[in-house]
Amino acid sequence: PHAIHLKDYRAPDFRVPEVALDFFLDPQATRVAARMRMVRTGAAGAPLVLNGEALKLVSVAIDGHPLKPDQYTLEPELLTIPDVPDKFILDVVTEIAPADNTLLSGLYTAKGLFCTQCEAEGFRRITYFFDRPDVLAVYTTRIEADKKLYPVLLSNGNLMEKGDLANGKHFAVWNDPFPKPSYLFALVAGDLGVLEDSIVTMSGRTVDLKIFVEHGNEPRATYAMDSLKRAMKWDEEAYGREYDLDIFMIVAVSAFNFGAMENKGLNIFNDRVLLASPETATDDDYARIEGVVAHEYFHNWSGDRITCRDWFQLSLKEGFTVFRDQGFSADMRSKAVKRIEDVRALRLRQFQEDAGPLAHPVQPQSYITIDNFYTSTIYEKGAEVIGMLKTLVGDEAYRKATDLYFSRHDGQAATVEDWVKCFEDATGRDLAQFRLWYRQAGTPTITASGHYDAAKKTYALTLAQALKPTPGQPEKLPMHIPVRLGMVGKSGRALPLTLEGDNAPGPEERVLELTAPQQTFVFTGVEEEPLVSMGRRFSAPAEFRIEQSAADRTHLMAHDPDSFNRWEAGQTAARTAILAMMKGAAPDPLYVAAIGPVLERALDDMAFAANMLSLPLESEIAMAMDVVDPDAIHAARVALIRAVAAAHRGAFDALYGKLSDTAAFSPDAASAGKRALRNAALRFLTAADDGAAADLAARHYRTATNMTDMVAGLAALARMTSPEADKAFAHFHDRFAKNALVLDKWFGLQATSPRADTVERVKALMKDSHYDLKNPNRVRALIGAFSGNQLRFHAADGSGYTLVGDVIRQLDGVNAMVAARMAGAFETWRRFDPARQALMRAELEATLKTPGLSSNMFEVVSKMLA
Ligand code: HT7
Ligand code: ZN
Repeated sequence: PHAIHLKDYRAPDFRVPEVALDFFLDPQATRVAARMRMVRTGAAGAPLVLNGEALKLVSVAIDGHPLKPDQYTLEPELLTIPDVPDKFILDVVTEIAPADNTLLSGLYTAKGLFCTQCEAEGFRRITYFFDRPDVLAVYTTRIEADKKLYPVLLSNGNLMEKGDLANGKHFAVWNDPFPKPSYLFALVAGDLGVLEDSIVTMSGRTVDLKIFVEHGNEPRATYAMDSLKRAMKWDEEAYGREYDLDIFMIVAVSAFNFGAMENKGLNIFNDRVLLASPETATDDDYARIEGVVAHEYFHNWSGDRITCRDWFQLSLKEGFTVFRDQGFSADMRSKAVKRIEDVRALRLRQFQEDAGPLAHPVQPQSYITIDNFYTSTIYEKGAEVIGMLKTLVGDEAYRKATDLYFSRHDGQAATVEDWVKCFEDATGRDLAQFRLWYRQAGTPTITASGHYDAAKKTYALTLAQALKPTPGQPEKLPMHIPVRLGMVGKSGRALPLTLEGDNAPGPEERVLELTAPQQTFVFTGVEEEPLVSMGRRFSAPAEFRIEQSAADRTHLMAHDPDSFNRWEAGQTAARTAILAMMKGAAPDPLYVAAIGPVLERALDDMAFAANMLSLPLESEIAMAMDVVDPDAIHAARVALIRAVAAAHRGAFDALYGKLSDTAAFSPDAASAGKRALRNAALRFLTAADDGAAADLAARHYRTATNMTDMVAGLAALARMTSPEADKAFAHFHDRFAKNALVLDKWFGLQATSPRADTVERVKALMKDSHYDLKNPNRVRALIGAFSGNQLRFHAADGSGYTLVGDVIRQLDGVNAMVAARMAGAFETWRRFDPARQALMRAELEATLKTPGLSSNMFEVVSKMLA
């Protein structure tokens, strides 16, 4: 496999203004007749070179004249026609076998449904084409299929024509008037039910909304429909973006490599992020559905109307769209809680990526397989970079810049540079140094130290930034970092931030711009020694470090006016306590006591309180250690939970009782917050993992009236070896045996159990009739969940490593993209003790030696071993 480099980008030699596709659907042998109008834009005489993969070429013709085999060359992934005119019509007929397409890229079948996934390079598995995002064409798609088996025939754009044909067949013709790259092409055919609605846009146009699902699942799509309507309205208000076609469709499919796909006018969704009912979906599922529906819809402007010039610009659409969906969810729910969740996810996945062998910049410079670059860095860090831009320029200027971007680049395949330039042009700011956020990999560390001069009433705050080398980037330059800051007095009041030279008292919060390796900011009129609250709302994807005592932290936990930093102070205090306990300390009494006020105020903001009560995860604690010790982390964390539980038993009991009402289920944020808080209390009330805990957890499970509470009860039982646990798991399995998405929770809860027999149970579950290596959701639910189980995946005997290693090697031959993502489980291997390192290295080496290894797997494993 060879690497592709950004520096080698060349504009295409041809434009393709129009493409007409004719599909004759058959699971084993689908015929695709493609007619493309080609116009030379590059060098005279340049050959026509088209991408193609796993295709049977039936015929090729230019301007109606069939080509003989000596007039073109066919390589496994290229069709080259050396001699072509400057303008011509190319006809290509190919044959494909969708039923055998286990990669789920291109056209494939799933549960009797035909569907496509063309991002990033799936279109080349349908026909020969310039399968690159900077070739934009208007598509007309005709689909012909058996009417009984496939009554619904869908593609992008507007329905132009449909009708019946001989032999029980029928057809439909769709036209998408918006030029688009091939990765946004979509086709669906099957026997589906539909949920219909409509919306009137800001200019008064009516848009039909349709969500297609398996028959019977229509009621489970109502929350997605509601989310879609809210997202459409929000995008009009927040970004001035109106939907452009007369119809917007979503289809839910059961086999999908990712969450969902933003194909123009025809989004395709993994049913996991679309279907919900109180009996089958948790509050987290509802929130995820809302977020993903919005994300895909928002792509209509940030991705479809303005797409990427090449895949090195991927974050242009993904980072921006994540930032947009985060803003939407924050507005729909609690801003503080959403920020906490997003930062938690960023630290867990992106910081981990940045600190390991797969670290890469938001704009990578090279890749072997683009599928491997749909990473947390591209998505979540990309979103953080946009958040920093907004922080630096302010809300109004941000909107001016995005308006400029949408108008200047509408209909284009743009670059990250185009995006930054819009910010410069709209705001007059010089963002030369800021651009480093796109080019440099790694998580900067910002270390603060302060000096209070009581006599002069000044506080000098020195901020220093550092960025460690990452693969291929030994030297780093200082970045432009917004540091949002507040100061809290010992009395608990917020202090004004007046910088030396200001001629009026300053605000209680401000954003400092750190641009040099080290800078000192002097605040005046500081009446008392302050505690610094740094990086409020996580103003940069950085590690903020400041020397503070446990008493300082618990003080901030109680008094910081910024709720994000109150949570942050609690996390830091808990993490510090756990790390100390691993060295033999007792549970920090200050931290344990600080939970008291959290419980007293818990009912004021229940979702926030639930987060305050959630201790750092084992993998979050691991990130603070030079050599990770999974057993010690687990033991110390459990001991701290037990200490908190013992100290506040009465308050947890009271809270649990107070929240146990029987109101009808509603998925809204306030109701979800209440459930989250009650389930947080349950975690502490069952902390002993003894018989009484099992009884309470089992009662919680049995009396649950919704999936959130059922899962909370089961999660508690999953920690215990008890007949109650066995009974509940068997009951759950039988009750939901016909619902694959719910059974995924059953797989996942067992795979994430700290029980000593977890490896054996996962092996047994792999033999369950519902487990299916060909379905990514099933594999992720069991094996993906298991590899996130730090305690058992890293079992000292290596049994967890062997289990996952065996699966990824087998899966590589079925679905290389999903397999390569799963191999990420070994990404942190160098951070463990020598014995575990050797065991993990052995798995990686065995993988690299596997005959017929995919280039996806080769890329991630060879980088991990480098
Ligand atoms: N833009 C979509 C990415 C995606 C994808 C990428 C590679 C292989 C399969 C895939 N399915 C969807 C999803 C999104 O970010 O909205
Ligand atoms: Zn996206």
